[in-house]
Order: sequence, then structure tokens, then C-alpha cells
Amino acid sequence: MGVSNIVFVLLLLVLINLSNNNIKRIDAFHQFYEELQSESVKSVNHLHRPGFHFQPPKNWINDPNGPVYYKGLYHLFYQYNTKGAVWGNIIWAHSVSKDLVNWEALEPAIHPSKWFDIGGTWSGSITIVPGKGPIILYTGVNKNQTQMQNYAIPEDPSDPYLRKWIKPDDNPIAMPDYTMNGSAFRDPTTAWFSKDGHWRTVVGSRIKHRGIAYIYRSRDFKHWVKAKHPIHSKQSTGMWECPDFFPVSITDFENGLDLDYTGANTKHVLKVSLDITRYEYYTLGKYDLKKDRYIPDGNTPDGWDGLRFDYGNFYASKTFFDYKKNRRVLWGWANESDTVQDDIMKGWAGIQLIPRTVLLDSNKKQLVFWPVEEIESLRGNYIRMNNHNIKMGQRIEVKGITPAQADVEVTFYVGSLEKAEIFDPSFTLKPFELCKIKGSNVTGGVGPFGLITLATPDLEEYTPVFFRVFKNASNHKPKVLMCSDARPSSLKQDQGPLAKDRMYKPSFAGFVDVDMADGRISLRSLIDHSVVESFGALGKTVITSRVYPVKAVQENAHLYVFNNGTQSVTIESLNAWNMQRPLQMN
Ligand code: DQQ
Repeated sequence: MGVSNIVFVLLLLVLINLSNNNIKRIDAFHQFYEELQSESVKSVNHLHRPGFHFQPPKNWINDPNGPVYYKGLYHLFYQYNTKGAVWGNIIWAHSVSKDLVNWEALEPAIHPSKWFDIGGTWSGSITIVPGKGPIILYTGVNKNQTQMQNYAIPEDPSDPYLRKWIKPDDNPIAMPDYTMNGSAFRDPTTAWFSKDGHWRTVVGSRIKHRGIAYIYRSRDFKHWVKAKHPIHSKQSTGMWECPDFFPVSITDFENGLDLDYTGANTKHVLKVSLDITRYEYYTLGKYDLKKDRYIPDGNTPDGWDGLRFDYGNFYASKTFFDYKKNRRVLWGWANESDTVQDDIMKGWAGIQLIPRTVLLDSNKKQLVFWPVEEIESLRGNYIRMNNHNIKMGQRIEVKGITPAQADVEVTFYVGSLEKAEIFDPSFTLKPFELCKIKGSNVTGGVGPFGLITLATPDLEEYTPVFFRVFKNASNHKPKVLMCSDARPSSLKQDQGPLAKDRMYKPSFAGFVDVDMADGRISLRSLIDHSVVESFGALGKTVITSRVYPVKAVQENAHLYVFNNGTQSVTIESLNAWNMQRPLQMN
């Protein structure tokens, strides 16, 4: 190495060190840029701004809080920076909707003001307590950065808008004791009432590297006592943020269940947001009320290899039971994948993804997710295609809609799996690694085939969402890989050597547990400028990508169906719509 190279490397190290000094980590979660958190937004850039996803007019947002359906209105609370486009100055912002599509912003519900939350009003939930009305449980942070659980009540529970919230002085309701980690104790779940006369809530935590979900009990919703054992914990998984715990029916695959449902025909779901990976994982299992223990089913992996609500950019999610339609609805947050500098320039960061219904799959081994039906009211211009054969290397343009803001549903007929590549069981690659090697341009037997979204005609920029069907060597059963690959999505250059200066362009992927007995597989993508939210096989595998094309934007974005497998596939049916903007979005 020459002297000039050595000087360059030394300079780089000094630079990296200097910039790292500006990044603070609070218990290893959201990146905290102290000097940027209050840098006010000068103007809002609309180029990549979603048209039909939930978002306030400017600034940073993260976790959905609440949510709840109450007196004819859906309430969404969310973590919001009042001052800037990076994480910081967090309050509970509040919006309401009659239809989960159009939203009206109300005044914030909670902001730091008392000793028990002056350092932060962080995530939590809402429970409707008979005789009392809705009660918020949230995490407050004191001036020493200790996290504790608090409650807040509406000034007027008869007001469907729940405009004003009070934080009673007998807070907090739960403080970390000496056995616990006071800077990792947060995000209380919606509470449920059990036949033993107790309310229960679960709070996320960790001790060293063990992820923990504590369970607290109360008779009056004011005095809470921690159960002797956590409801569940798992070594080497780190902090469990935003736990969610709810029952699903094992006999009714069409309706959701409320938290206090006590029938025997249920399984429970425990979801945790793993701070280390910034992904969410869930298990299905049995909840033993007497022992206050949750035991995951033996065959579901518990931890980093576990099942996921979404195999892409989706975090800090929360479900609620919607009494109006007897369904369980999931909200999740998608962070930006852009550089921090560009988040600041565009004046906004973070969106809430389209709410999804959650049901147990009829195979009882996983959940299935589907965008709430209300979103279909935004469908405009419509085009369809039927029985269209696509040979290897062919790409067919979907014309007649606005590809940058669209809803596309396509069912592929694949027929025989004779040409499918053999899936080697000793393959230890994770799905995203496999997708990285076997990208949309790498010829296969059956697949890759799927959609090419947000593309330029010459494919200088594109985000492919596709399947690649392998087969098992012994029984020839399909092993289906689904990818949403952001690598070719943007021509934008990195702005520096640090992660915050580079766009995040991962090859997100997951397997889809389908037998394809009828030779078919479906894909639906909600495309919204910088969002590609895709549902494989009617919601068995969901992947969300955030992308920032330079050329494939607005009316210059194109949409294609493609096949790069040696076996031709048929577009049995394709339905695509323009998506309109909601009439009111905050
Ligand atoms: N975000 C909140 C925390 C939570 C984290 C703070 C998850 O309560 O653990 O904004 O994204």
C-alpha cells in the first residue's frame, strides 16, 4: 500500500469515527442523530411520496400505536417526531377514519410532560375496558432513561373522537425491579380479561441477550403485578420490542377473535419485533392461563429463523380486533431505505403499510394476510389480461393504468414441475441469500416469473417481484421461493461510506408453503411510488420493499409481467387498477 493510500485510509477512519460520534444508540434501537432530530423540515418533496399509504404531511413516523375501533371510528395513533424527519421528540400522534382509507388528523394524544414520561412517550396499545372506556397503556421514559409503563384515559369516553387524553398522577403502573433491565422494558400489549378475574398485558424486554416477554396482571387496571415467570423468553434473540399476543381459531378460517375469547378451538400467536435484526418473528402455540405460560408448537422455529408477518421492510406491528367486521387487523410500519440525508431533504420518513386482515391458514401451520377490503374502494381505471402465454425471456407490458400507483393481481398457471430445478435439502442458504444468487435474470426451469415494477423500458431501473419454483429431489414436491429484489431499483449513487449514506437495497425473500397441486400460484402487488407491497399465494408470504428510482418515477414508471424460466408460464388472469388518492389523508 502506498503512502497516499495509507493516508486516505487513516482519513477515512477518522471521518467514520467523527460521524459515528454523532450517532447515539438508545438501547440499540432507532438510530438517534441528536443534532438532526429537531432540524425542521423546509419543504416536502413529493417525488417518492406514497399516494394511498398512511402518512402525515411531513416529518418522521414510526410504530403504529393503539390501534382500536371505537364508537364507529378507527383510531390510529403512531410515534411521531414533531420537529424533524429523523427519529426523536416522539409523541403519540392521532388520526381517525371511518373506513381505514380516509383519515383525519386530530391533536396529539400524548406527549412528554410528567416525570414518568419526560424522556419519551413510546409505544403501547389501547384496551376497551367495560365501564371505563378505552385506556392507553404506553411506555414512558424518565429523565434518567429508565423505561416504565403508564396509562392514560380519555377526558370524555363518550366522545367517539377521543380527542383529549389525561395522564393520571398515580402513574407509572409498572416500574422495572432490580432483576430487570430498566432501559429495555417497553411496548405493553392490548390487555385482555381472563375468567380468573384478571386483566393481563405483555411487555417486551431483554436481559443480556435473552429476549423476554413479561406478563402483568391486574384486577382494576390500575394496580399491576408481574407474574413470577415471563410468559415466554428465548436466549440469544436480544430485545423483544412491540410484542403482540392474540388467539386465532383453528376451526374458523374466516373470522378473527377478540383477545378474551376462551373457546378451546384456538391457538395463540406471539409476535416479537427483534431489535437486533429489525425484523419481526412469530410462533403459533398454546397459552396456558393457569401457569401464565406460552409454549410455541414444537414444529415452529422460535427466533431468527422463525415465521414472519412480512419478509421485507415491516416492523413494530400491532393487531387489533375490529368488532365491526369480526376480523383481526394488522398495522405495520415501513421505514425508509433511503439515505438519512435524503430523508431530511424530502422532509418525511416512514409510512404505515396498508392494514391487513390476519387469519390462520387452513394448514394450521402459519398465518395468512390480505389487504383490508376497504382499500379496493380506491381502485380506478381497470385493465385485464387472460390466458396469455409467456415464453422464456419474454416481458409483457401492462398498459392502460398508472404503474407508479397501482394494485395488480395476477394468477400464473405453471402446469408441470418437470423442468423445476432440484432443491438440495443440504442447501443452507437463507431465502434472501438464495434470491441474491438466483435473481430475476438468472434463468431457471420453472421461474423466475412474476412482475417487474417501477421499471424503465430498458430496465436500467426496476424492482422485480417473482417466484422461482424448485422441487424436492425425492418426492418432487414444490419448494417455492418468492423474492422482492430492490438491488436493481435505483441508479442513485451512494453518498458516503456509512450505512446512513447508502440506500438500503436488499434482495428480500421468503419461501411460500404451497403444494401447487393445481399448477397455479398468484401474486398481488400494491405499488405506491416508493412502496412495493406484495402478497404471494393469497397472502401466505408477504414482502414489502421501499425503493427510490431516479428515472422510473411517476408517469415514467412501467409495469411488466416476465418469465425467465425455460418452461413457459401462462398469465391465467391479470387484473390491474390505477389506485386513486384517498379524499382525505390527514
Ligand atoms: N419504537 C418505540 C419503542 C419501540 C420501538 C420508540 C420500536 O417503544 O420499542 O419510538 O420501533
